[in-house]
Amino acid sequence: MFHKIESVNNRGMIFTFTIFSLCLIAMITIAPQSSTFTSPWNAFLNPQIEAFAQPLIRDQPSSLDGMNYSKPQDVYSKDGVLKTTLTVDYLMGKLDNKSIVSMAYNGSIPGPAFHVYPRDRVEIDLINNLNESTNLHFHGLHVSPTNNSDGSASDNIFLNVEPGKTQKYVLNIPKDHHPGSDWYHSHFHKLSYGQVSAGLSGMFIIEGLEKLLPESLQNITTHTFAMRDIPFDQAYITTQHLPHSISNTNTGTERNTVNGEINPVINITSGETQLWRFANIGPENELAVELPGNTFYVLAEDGSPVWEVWKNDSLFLPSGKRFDVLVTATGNGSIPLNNTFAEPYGTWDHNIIATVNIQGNQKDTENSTIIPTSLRAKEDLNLKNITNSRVLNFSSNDIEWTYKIDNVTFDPNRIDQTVKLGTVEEWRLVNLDGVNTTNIHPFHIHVNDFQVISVNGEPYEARGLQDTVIIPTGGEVVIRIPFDDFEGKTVYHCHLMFHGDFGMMGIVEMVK
Ligand SMILES: [Cu+2]
Repeated sequence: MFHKIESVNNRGMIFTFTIFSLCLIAMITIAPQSSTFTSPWNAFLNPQIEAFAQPLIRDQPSSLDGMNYSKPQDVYSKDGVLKTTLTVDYLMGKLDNKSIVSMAYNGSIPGPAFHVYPRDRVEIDLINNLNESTNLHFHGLHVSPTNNSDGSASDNIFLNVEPGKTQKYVLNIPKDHHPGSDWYHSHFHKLSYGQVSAGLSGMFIIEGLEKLLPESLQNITTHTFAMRDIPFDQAYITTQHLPHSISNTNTGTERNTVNGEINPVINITSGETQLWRFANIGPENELAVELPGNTFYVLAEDGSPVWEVWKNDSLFLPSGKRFDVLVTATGNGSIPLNNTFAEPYGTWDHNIIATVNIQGNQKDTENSTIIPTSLRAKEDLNLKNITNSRVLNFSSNDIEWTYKIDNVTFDPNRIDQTVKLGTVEEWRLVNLDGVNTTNIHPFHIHVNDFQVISVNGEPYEARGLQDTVIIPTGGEVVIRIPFDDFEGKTVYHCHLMFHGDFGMMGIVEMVK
């Protein structure tokens, strides 16, 4: 999110407004030729400018009267199969009583939450009713990245599902797939930021995490926090009129939502332990989640159960990140679940994610003694033989909007890394930014989870595997990736989807 269209100081505002004006001119010029989808757009040109001139009053929870999206449905597999349809369409919605045209899966933002079990077969017909191409990625799933032998697609992000077309996806969830919180979203190169920003993301939960808990916790209450911002300035939720979409971050034209609601109320009894699934399913914003007076016990990171349960009062979630945690309610009354992440440019992001209503008085802390210490056997990749080491350099140019890995932008026809199945590789991820720009880059690789070995040269005590890690500004992260079973091409990229769309992505091919 640091590619910056800034808006928190005067210089930033001038820069922002200049860029915005240029974009607006470009859009108006390009629009009539490039799209049949112009009338809603034109209707909203004026409100955009208005929204820009009058930033929102922040830190005030509001139900945003007039927000009228459907609630996301929970869809469960049955008898080993989840068969469903995902229809992508424009949706005329209302946020803060401003009308916008967003994009939605089955009419809700986020889309339906899928719940499946290891060994399940997932069949999804993706129907594209947009006027632009789209596709699907299943973030965190360890499944094939290619097409299946019957012609259906697995987690193949190279697919182009054209307007008006239907694409069948079939995922065969491995029988030993880890339980935890994953998600799905559009991954069509150059349009993914705009499409996810406009609404195209949803939860994908592999069930079974509770079964790894002590008996007394196996039936505990669970809450999913599918967190994402929703922009309500039309300028930021269209991909129709530009070669790329533009970023809405820090423009004051977005609000955090949880399961499609602004500041929902979560009920818990004092002393009660619940399982909370935090997932950042937005396109770029970072979140630091805190519940004052309470501690989170991390059971799974990025949908992967940990070999050592760890606790923290704050959880940092860049785009794509998930934490499944236990929380034992301490205190009484309404406590804000805060996002305390402060931008280097200001603090507008300090806001309330949800309100936790703790009822009754804490009886005792009996539950805290039953927090498990481990959910899986430790498989330390430090102890494995490394067959290959690579260095990947990440660099940004925020003026030209180019974001590169090893000094090149993404090319769908170029294989950047070829790896052999059955090996463990060590990748050193270097963030060259730090002089002219202060970008961090959340690195994400599809299909295979990795272990963090060191951060900025300091050994890192990993408690499990993950699929998303921050490469700090001017710093580096060393990871080890096991390439076990799935052949084929997939991608790794910066999960600030804006950076990915503008080139910070590469192809890894896994071969026998
Ligand atoms: Cu980045």
